[in-house]
Order: sequence, then structure tokens, then C-alpha cells
Amino acid sequence: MKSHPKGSNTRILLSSVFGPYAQDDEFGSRSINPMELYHNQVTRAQGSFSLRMFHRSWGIMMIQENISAPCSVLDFPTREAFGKELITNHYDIVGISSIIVNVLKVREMCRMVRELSPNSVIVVGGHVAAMPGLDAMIDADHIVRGEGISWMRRYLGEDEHAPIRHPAIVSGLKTRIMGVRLPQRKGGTAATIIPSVGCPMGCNFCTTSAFFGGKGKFINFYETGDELFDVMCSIETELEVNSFFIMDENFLLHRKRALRLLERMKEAGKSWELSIFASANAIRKYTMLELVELGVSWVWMGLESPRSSYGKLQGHDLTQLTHELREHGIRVQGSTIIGLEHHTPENIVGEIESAVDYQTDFHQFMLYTPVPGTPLYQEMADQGRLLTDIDPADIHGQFKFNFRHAAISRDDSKRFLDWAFWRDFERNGPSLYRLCQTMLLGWQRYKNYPDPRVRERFRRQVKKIIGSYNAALWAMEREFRKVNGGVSDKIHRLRREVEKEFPFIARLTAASLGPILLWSTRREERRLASGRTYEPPTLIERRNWIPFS
Ligand code: B12
Ligand code: SF4
Repeated sequence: MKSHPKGSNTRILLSSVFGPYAQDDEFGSRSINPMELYHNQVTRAQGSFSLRMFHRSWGIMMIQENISAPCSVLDFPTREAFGKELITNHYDIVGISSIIVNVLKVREMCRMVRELSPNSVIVVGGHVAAMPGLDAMIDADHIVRGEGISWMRRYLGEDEHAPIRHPAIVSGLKTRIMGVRLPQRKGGTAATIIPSVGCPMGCNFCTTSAFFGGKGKFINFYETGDELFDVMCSIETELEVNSFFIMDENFLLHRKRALRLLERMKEAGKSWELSIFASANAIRKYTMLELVELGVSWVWMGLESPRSSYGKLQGHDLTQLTHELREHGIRVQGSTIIGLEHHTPENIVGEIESAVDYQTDFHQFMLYTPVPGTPLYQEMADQGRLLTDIDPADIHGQFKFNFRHAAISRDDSKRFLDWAFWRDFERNGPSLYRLCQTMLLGWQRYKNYPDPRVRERFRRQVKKIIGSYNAALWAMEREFRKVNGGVSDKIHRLRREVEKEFPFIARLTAASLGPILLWSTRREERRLASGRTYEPPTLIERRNWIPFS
């Protein structure tokens, strides 16, 4: 590839695709596909108890931080904001980051660049690049598949092997639950750390694994526990955080790195909390005490059916594992796929019930979806089972199948998926209640633990429970009385337990704040019923910036 003639003086705009997102429009926005993690694919059936928050576009933030050219990141623009930025700042390169569902937005953005900034080179990256025939669908100069930092460095003539600098990323913004927007104070939200991209497990449907090389491959930004520790220390200082969202597909798989990180944390007395993604086989390589001492407080793990053939699950009793994790104060977010090859209308209800039986704190359900670039996609294409007339905007795993399933129809796929979310909520109650339960269990077990870092972490968590969370329990208990007495009773028992541990303060917060939360919850229900949706704010950040003259 020929590098850009202006090298490190190139003016670069990196943008995510434009919104608004949570609406149906001709550019592929879909009301059921908002730019939210939990409400999109985890708590979407939980009404006003759904956790609402936005996440920045970390891929382009990583690229911006690791090049020396003047660079703006424009996140969640409107079409107008994107157009205005193009006209005002005269960019040499316009980079657009997207996933497959948003391909029509990429097409429109390329069109806008050609019209408003005709001298710009257009570079498109992110998972959309895995789409076959993309170059004919959009008018771009470069389509970048895989890791983007090294590509951009190469294109600018910079050292692609230079160490990776990590930007300070606040993991979530505009968090909202029970009708209340949580205050966005410094240090109040975890920082995102991205140690690597890709996953060597290579499950046949997994797009992140496939996109960064597939089975046996991944790209480490930080090879060692020492490097990771140093990055975390600097972000701890900059953002004043002690909680980290580790965005690594399978963090615990890299055992040597994780255990070295633990050693460094112990030496330095770091009472950090880590939210991680990990597969069951990787989790089982550690003792519960190792996980607890490492600060693991939230795990996102695949909980596919015991009858599926995924290597990451083999030989592991997942019910026992999820219960054990929760008993040690580790919140579990399960992820279950609906529509695996062996699913039929006869067995799917039982499979969903088993998933709900895990009683996780959060549960994501997703349709089995062949996505371009994955082995599953190839397999379905070879068997002639891909449905070719589906709009890419509808292939996001939360609507209907994009392939012919052996036993389940396309319409039924949606019915089963929706039922899974509903059933999990009906039987297990709001995730906020479940996580309070796990946090309390952790505190009860570890409040006198010899390692002060661990005690301190659970003390921080329990402060939340006796404060606003207990008030939330009070409100939830009342809200569920009429609709689901069983769940209301469970919440009541948990609240009593909290109040037994902290008789004065927990009761006081429940009595004072509880009624306010009940009121805001009901107001939120009315808002949602009238069609209220939420959108992320448009953000612009400039680095190495030189205003255009
Ligand atoms: C955070 C996240 C989100 C956030 C979105 C944040 C945002 N601002 O866009 C939320 C939670 C809202 C979200 C929603 C969805 N997401 Co999402 N999400 C992720 C997640 C977990 C992390 C992304 C990330 O930052 N990774 C780390 C960075 C470093 O990697 P990266 O983004 O891939 O970037 C690298 C390269 O791709 C490349 N690159 C990226 N952009 C660019 C741009 C240029 C110019 C260049 C050169 C290179 C380049 O360079 C980067 C560094 O190497 C990924 C899974 C994952 N592990 O990546 C899924 C993922 C991206 N999401 C996915 C999906 C399907 C969705 C949803 C449709 C899910 C749903 N139905 O429930 C919705 C879509 C919402 C919408 N309306 O667009 C899929 C994409 C599949 C595909 N092939 O297109 C992924 C891969 C998950 C998966 N395994 O299925 N998501
Ligand atoms: S273990 Fe998870 S991240 Fe890794 S390949 Fe399988 S689905 Fe993807």
C-alpha cells in the first residue's frame, strides 16, 4: 500500500456512523436496535428497570491515540454534524467506522464526503469491512479489514510496531435506570481497557474472532501483566477510577498475563474491580479466590445449551459455575444463543428454561446468526441456506433469522427470542435486584477476608447496597406486588436481609429515597409506553490538533 503523501501532517477525521439510531429510517436505523448495550440485547424486556447507557466508539479512539497526525474523533454525529465537520475542517482523510448493520449509513457518509470534501481520501474500517462485495456498495478508497491502528500507522508512514498508547476511556455515559439519570461524576464509572482484539477459541458464529484472524489467532495490544498493570495505573490516575471494564473477548484465557497482573495488584495494594468477558473453560482455570483477589466482579460468559458442541463449555457444569461465581460476589452476565442447529420448536422452550435456570444477574439472548467472515456464514452459504433478500440493517441478532433453520421458521425465531427475554424477567426479576443479591453475598463472604484490598472492594459495593440500591429494592418490591407476587416476595426477603445487616442506615434510605424511585419508575413506564427513546450525545475530540488556516 502507498502511504499518504502528507504523512504525519495529514488531517484526519475518524467518525462513527450517524444517528439518530433508535428509530426506523431509510438509512438502516431500527427502533429495536438502539445504540445501547443493555437495552438492545440484555435487559430490553425489563421496562423501566432496563439499564440504559451508551458506549463510545473505542476502535476509533484507539486509532486516534496512536497516530501523530492531527486527528478528530466525531462520535455519534447527526448527518448535519458530520457534513458541517467536513466543510469546516478540510480533512485529508475521512475514516468511517461501522459494523455491518450500519452499511447504508456508510454509503451515505461516503456520498457526503465526495460531495462536501472531494479531496479527502475515504477509509472505511471496523466489522463492516467483512461484508462481501462492500467495495461495490460504497464509494471508498480503502476498506480496512482487521486491526486498524497498525493499518493507519502504516498509511501515515509511522512505525506500526510502536507500543500501543491507551486512551483514557470512560466506559459508559448517560446511565439511566428506574427513570433516574445517574450523576456522571469523575471516577464514578469504570474505565474501559482494551488489552487485545480477537479470540483464539474460534467459535463458528463469532465475528470478533473471525475478524482478527479466526481460530488460534488474536492480537495482543499488551502482552504481559506488567504492561497491563502500568496502563491501568495511568488510567486510574487520570480518571480517578478503581473499576475497569476489560474489553477483551476472553480475558482469563491469557492466564500468565492475568496472574502477573494479580501479583502486581497485590504488591501495590490495588483494590480494583474488573468486569470481564470469559468463557467457562477459561474461568475454570482459576480458583474462586484467584478470581476474587484479581478483582473480578462481573463476568460475561457464554451459556450455550449443554447439548451444543462448543469447546469452551465442554465438561463444565454451568449451573454450578454460575452459582459459585455469584456466591463469591461475582456478577454473572450469561449469553445464550437461540436457534442453534439442534433447536426445534419442541425443545427450544426447555432450552430457554435451562438458560433462565442459571439465574444469572443479567442474561443476553441472541439469535444464531451467520455473519459474513465467519465459518458459519461460509457453511450456510455453501449449503444454500442464506436468505438473500434480507436488509443488512435487520441482521443484528435481535430480530429474525437470516438463514433457513432446519426446524424453526423465521417468524418463530423472533417469537422464541422475545419469549426468552420475557421469561428471564418473569422468573428472575429485574437485573438490578439480582445484582444486589450477588453483591450482598460477596460482602457477607468477604467482609473479614485477610487481604485488605478485597475487603475494601466489597465495602465499596455494600455502601451502594445500603444506599440507593436498597431504596431501589423498596420501590421494586412495591412495583411488582400486583404483577408478580413471587418476584416481589424475593425482593422483599433480600431487602430484609440488607436491613438486618445495616438496620439503621438501610431502612433510612429505603424510607426516604424509595418513594421517589417508585414515582420516577412509574413516570418512566409512562414515558416508555408513549414511545420515548434515548440517543447518545454527539461528541468531538481533537488530538495533535492544528486549526485549518
Ligand atoms: C462496544 C460495542 C457496541 C456498542 C457500540 C458502541 C459504538 N459507539 O458503536 C453497543 C453496545 C451500543 C453495540 C451495539 C451493537 N452491536 Co456491538 N459491539 C461492541 C463491542 C463489544 C466492542 C467494540 C469495540 O470497541 N471493540 C474494541 C475495538 C478496539 O475493536 P474494533 O471496534 O473492532 O476496532 C478495531 C478494528 O475493527 C478497526 N477499526 C474500527 N473502526 C475503524 C475505522 C477505520 C477508519 C479503520 C481504518 C479501522 C477501524 O481498528 C480497531 C483497532 O484495531 C463489539 C465486540 C468486540 N469485542 O469488538 C461488539 C460488536 C462490534 N457489535 C456487534 C453488533 C452485532 C451490535 C448490535 C447490532 C447488537 C445487537 N443487535 O444487539 C448493536 C448495533 C447498534 C447500532 N444501532 O449500531 C457485532 C458486529 C458484528 C458485525 N460483523 O458487524 C460485534 C462484533 C459483536 C459480535 N461479536 O457480534 N455494540
Ligand atoms: S469464546 Fe466467545 S469470544 Fe471466543 S470465539 Fe467463542 S464466542 Fe467468540
